[in-house]
Amino acid sequence: AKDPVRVLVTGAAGQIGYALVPMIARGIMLGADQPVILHMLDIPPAAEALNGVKMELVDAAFPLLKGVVATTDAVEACTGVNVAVMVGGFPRKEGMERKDVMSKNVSIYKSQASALEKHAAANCKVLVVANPANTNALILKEFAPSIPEKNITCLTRLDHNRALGQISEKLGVQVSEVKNVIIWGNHSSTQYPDVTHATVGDKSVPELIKDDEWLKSGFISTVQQRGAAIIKARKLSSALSAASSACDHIRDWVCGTPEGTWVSMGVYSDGSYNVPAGLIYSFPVTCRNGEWTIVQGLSIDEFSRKKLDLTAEELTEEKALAYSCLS
Ligand code: NAX
Repeated sequence: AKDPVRVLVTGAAGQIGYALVPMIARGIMLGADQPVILHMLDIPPAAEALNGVKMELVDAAFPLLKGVVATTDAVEACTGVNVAVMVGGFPRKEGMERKDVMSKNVSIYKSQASALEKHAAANCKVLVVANPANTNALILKEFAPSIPEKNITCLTRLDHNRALGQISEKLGVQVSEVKNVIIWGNHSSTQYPDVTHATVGDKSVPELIKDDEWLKSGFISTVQQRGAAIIKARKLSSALSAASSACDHIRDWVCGTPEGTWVSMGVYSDGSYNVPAGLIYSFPVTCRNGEWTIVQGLSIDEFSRKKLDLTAEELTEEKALAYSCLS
């Protein structure tokens, strides 16, 4: 039998946490033959709720779940973890300035970076979900310099999956038949959902859809605004889809992407596609042997170029704002 993998979920008493931990305990993230030990971190006001989640995990009697650590101590939470899914953060509340929210998250990600750097297992893979996801991941990277930068990513897979879902509904085909959409840039409303290279079977999505107007406006804004649409409908933000996409992200990273298929991940930019180096930016990637590689050589037309640059500009500004919170 395989040794258990230790998976940290921060913000585990929250909505996404509640949807995510049972998925991990069922083997959806790391495979049906991979035992896991869950480490769950939250803050003291949520300690009782966190303990309730732990009780439910015990009650569910998951065969793959070999242990649960539920704590409000970041060091205990980070010790020995192989995978860290960072869902905890400070939400933007009505009337709050952007800078104030950024400042709270910068301080959270700075201190959790140190806890991970000192106490996580070597080669720990990190996925930041909490918003502002790209910039939180960048702060985590800056303050955990001994963790390889390749190991620090943020979630744009939910946006990627939303794009697959929209194309599948538009064409009336199964979502599993749609491949190779791309989310470029920030996990925010400036993200660019790109179907230029997407396919269904051996056909190109733009050719099948034959509706350039929809692809260039309605489709893009639907994907960009989907989070807001879910809040309007549910009075709560996306949780099950976010949790499921976080599992997809880690599974593909660890187990590899299928031949001929890429996925979107927020990763440390090396300057590919003339995106400024040093940002955490969502790119199309393939994964093999536990490592992602940015897909190279895709053609970028003028329309796409503007969109790639716009979301990069936003990330550059966020980075500056985050740094201004440090001083
Ligand atoms: P909730 O408010 O339900 O849960 C957040 C949890 O984090 C709470 O239990 C809170 O006590 C905890 N927390 C706060 N500070 C913490 C700290 N310093 N250490 C550990 N835990 C801490 O939010 P939820 O709906 O679960 O969303 C979580 C985050 O995901 C938010 O930042 C949200 O904006 C972000 N999202 C990101 C998505 C993505 O695709 N990247 C999509 C879904 C989601 O909106």
